[in-house]
Amino acid sequence: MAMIDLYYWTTPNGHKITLFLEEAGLLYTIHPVDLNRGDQFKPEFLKISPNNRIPAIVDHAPSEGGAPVSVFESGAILLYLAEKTGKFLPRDLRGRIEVLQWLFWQVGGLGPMAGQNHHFRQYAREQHKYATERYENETNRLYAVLNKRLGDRAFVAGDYSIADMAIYPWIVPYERQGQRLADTPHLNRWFEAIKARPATERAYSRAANISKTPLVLDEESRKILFSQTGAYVR
Ligand SMILES: N[C@@H](CCC(=O)N[C@@H](CS)C(=O)NCC(=O)O)C(=O)O
Repeated sequence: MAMIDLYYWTTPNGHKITLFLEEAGLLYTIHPVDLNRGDQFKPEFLKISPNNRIPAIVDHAPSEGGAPVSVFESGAILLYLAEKTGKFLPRDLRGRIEVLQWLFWQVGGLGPMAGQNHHFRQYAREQHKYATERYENETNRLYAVLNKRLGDRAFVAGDYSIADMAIYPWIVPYERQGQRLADTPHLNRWFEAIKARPATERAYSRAANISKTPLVLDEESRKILFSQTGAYVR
């Protein structure tokens, strides 16, 4: 049995975890959670991911021993795996907090803003000029912050880390976010360097074997994905 069960779909938050697992060389099994068909609401998935979102993991060999440990939220999973393996997160106080700041910058900033950007540019049926501009501008600002940060260093914080792994999958769809990497040369250089890593290639080829199109957007999937209210939480 693989050490880690990964509950996953082929979206940016899912890629973060395959990037880590491929880099660290941990044995893992992917359990696809087809978001288009409502697998995120299956009771067995909700037991480990109560927010009905991917990714989530179950670790069958926790470092302290004992019962398997489940973790949801991509940032928490990356932190858990980094602490488990001692990889991609420095141990010293200063190095560690540098990485954590940028990890939280991604989960609290770039992820939600680029996510809304995707929603209003690609998925909303009607045009919403105000919302589209708002999220495109905010994505643009965040890209500029990242570009500046990368102006004098190879990676976001020290060596390649869980912060880079959290950010990279949200830059991959830059065109669909209305962004141009030609405008941010340091970000562009970082992006190409991560793209060329063998572990990145392996992670994305695993995704391609599961689904070429993360969201299919037919009537059924639109209803599942875009009409969720508190009534879905049982
Ligand atoms: N803050 C969460 C966000 C997770 C998230 O939004 N996952 C999306 C896919 S990228 C999802 O599962 N969506 C399912 C749905 O909307 O029903 C994390 O970082 O893990």
